[in-house]
Amino acid sequence: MSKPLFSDVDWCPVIEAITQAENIVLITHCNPDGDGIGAQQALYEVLITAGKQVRMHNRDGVPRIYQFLQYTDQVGQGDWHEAQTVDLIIALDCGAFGRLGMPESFFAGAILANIDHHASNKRFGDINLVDARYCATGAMVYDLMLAMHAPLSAASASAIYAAIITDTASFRLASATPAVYRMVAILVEAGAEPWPISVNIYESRSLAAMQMMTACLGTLEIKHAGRSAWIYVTGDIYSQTGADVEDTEGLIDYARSIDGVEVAVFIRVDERDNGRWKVSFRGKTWANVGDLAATLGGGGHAYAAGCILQGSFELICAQVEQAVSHTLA
Ligand SMILES: [Mn+2]
Repeated sequence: MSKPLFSDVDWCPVIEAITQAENIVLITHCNPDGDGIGAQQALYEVLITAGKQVRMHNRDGVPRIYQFLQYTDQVGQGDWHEAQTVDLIIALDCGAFGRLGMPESFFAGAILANIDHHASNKRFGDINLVDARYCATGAMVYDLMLAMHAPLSAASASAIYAAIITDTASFRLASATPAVYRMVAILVEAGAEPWPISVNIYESRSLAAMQMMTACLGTLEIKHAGRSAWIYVTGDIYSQTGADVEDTEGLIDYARSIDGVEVAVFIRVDERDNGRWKVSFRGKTWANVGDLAATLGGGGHAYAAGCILQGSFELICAQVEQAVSHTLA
């Protein structure tokens, strides 16, 4: 390992909290992505190597495509029933407390550290290390490891690599800076294998997922004179294809990929609550979808963001369409 991505970040509060803690829990957001999982796995190895008692717990566990990463079999999921002393909980890649999906009792008595790169982060922790310059929370963990003088194993390098390819859309976003490429070179030297990792994440779709994709792309609508593209997942798509929410990952990118589209919108029903809708946005060049999502009570990055809306399908679509019109105006 060599240089940090950003040398002006003060990691001391986090390192201090880690040093003083005996029992640590690592958690990421609901419906975790490659960045949340990758950051969690890499930091887990650092902490167990340092002799800490570490647990990992995500409300929604680990999506199948990330289960190739070492230690993911250690991640607990669902509600937390165990009464045990936790000194420190580290939330990774999570912009808002509610996105952790856990009851208040889960956090009782523990210090909460919030390590994240979402500009919209609500700074909900006792310690907040929020820095939107980072392309991924996994890259923040890399800099934390350097600050802690932690060794970089093939397992942690692979986890950080997975975090970075997923959050930079395979190095296609502007966040993939020269410094990121240099860091990634070090990850590959340390044993992260680009193609096997890509095969696990991008080349292992189930047949149900492909059927979901077909059905979902069939809903495509173009609005705003070709500048916005919309796709939807309604309750019957889940029941017809047998696919689940993990299988919707990346579908919005197809909507954005249409020539002339500036904003892509993906609206999917909450499979547990049919009056609840998860809305995702992607921007292509100038549109700031982070600001767009914020006007609807959500958040995220300038190029990728989302919100959760409640109500009838017709009502929330009208609400979103108005917000997108405003962004594109
Ligand atoms: Mn992220």
